[in-house]
Amino acid sequence: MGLEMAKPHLDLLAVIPGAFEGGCPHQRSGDISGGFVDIAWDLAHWCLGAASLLERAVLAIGLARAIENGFAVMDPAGGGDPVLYQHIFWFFGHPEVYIMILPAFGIISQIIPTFSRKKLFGYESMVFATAGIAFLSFIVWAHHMFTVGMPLAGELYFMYATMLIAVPTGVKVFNWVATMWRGSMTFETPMLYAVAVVFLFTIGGLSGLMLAIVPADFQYHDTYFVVAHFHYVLFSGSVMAMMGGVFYWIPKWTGHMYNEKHGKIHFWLTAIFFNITFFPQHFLGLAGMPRRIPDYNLQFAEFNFMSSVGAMGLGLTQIFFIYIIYSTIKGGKKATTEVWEGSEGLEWTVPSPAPYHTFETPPVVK
Ligand code: HEM
Ligand code: HEM
Ligand SMILES: [Cu+2]
Repeated sequence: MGLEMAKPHLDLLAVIPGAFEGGCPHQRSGDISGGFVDIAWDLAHWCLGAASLLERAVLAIGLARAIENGFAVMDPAGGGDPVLYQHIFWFFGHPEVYIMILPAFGIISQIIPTFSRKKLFGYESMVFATAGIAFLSFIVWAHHMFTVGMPLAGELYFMYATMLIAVPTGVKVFNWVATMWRGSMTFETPMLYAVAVVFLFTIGGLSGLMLAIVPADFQYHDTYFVVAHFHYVLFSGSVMAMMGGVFYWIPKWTGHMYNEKHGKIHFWLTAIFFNITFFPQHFLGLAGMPRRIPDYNLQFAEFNFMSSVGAMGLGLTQIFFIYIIYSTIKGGKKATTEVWEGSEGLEWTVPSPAPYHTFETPPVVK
């Protein structure tokens, strides 16, 4: 099977989240080249594996740079074409955004089951949705260049292909919500982050869909609406998932519990200031304020003022984040082996922090 062939390769990558998860490089056990597709493999690892495949696209842009010097791909004077260069750039650039979001999806898929005290709903559909997103990410790049004057067939193709991504993304959001459904949920800081990511990322997904509609994008392109879109997916998607991941694993990393009250304060300040900063940018964009400008028309002043106030608050709040990490490393309640009541997976079966020679004999996973 194709998945089986990819597995040893993906396993190499497991080292990255492994180091991340407190010195427990392989959450799965046994022979790496085992005889069947080990679907029980940790979802965070699947997501990182998929992300690494996307990284290959970076090669494309590197190549373009090299050719640019030699054969003037960009420069019309040398027979080049700037639009061709944009195609090559976004062939890398779009898969790149999934490199940032797929590991975040993996983190959320670990946190939600723990604090819902239920197994992740639809594990296999999650893996296939990840693979689907990874595949589709390679065939939608020109949605960043609807206004360059592509043939109509191209505009239509990239519009529909982009809208297709909403399907596997919707599967993931549905599964997260279904995991929480009727679970016995508690809202420690990591869970607050996870729920916020599901909610706020979805707002970013919806503005993404708006941008995918060609005639609408003619209006929105190069405005602050785009800036609002990508901060909802990047900040309240990737960055807030990473913050949730830090609170989730820091007891395992350091052997100390963080201060729960501090964690909650950090969460609420981040979530509120984030929305004050970026929500008004939707309105600025719809009203026509261009991105990447040093100054703007007076009519945009109020929303920009709100946004600036939010940005300062958001920035200052992160100094508190650094303080929480520092004080957790230095001291705090001793973390137990399981850390969380509902935690499942091998890293939660060894002491916190994980000892050297984590497993001297490979553990049995049922
Ligand atoms: C949920 C599905 C998504 C859809 C349908 C979507 C659609 C789009 C479209 C059509 C644009 C181009 C807008 C324009 O320039 O006129 C865009 C821009 C962008 N998107 Fe998304 N997007 C989605 C998810 C994401 C995710 C998950 C990320 C990152 C984690 C992301 C990051 C970005 C960035 C950074 C840009 C702006 C690039 C730039 O011009 O500087 N998007 N998106
Ligand atoms: C306190 C947090 C943040 C604030 C206040 C902020 C603010 C901004 C603003 C105002 C712009 C638009 C600049 C312009 O068009 O003139 C921008 C651009 C951008 N931001 Fe952020 N941002 C923050 C965090 C982030 C994070 C965490 C990421 C990525 C993970 C990110 C990625 C980007 C990207 C890709 C652009 C586009 C740059 C370009 O137009 O070339 N931002 N940011
Ligand atoms: Cu894109």
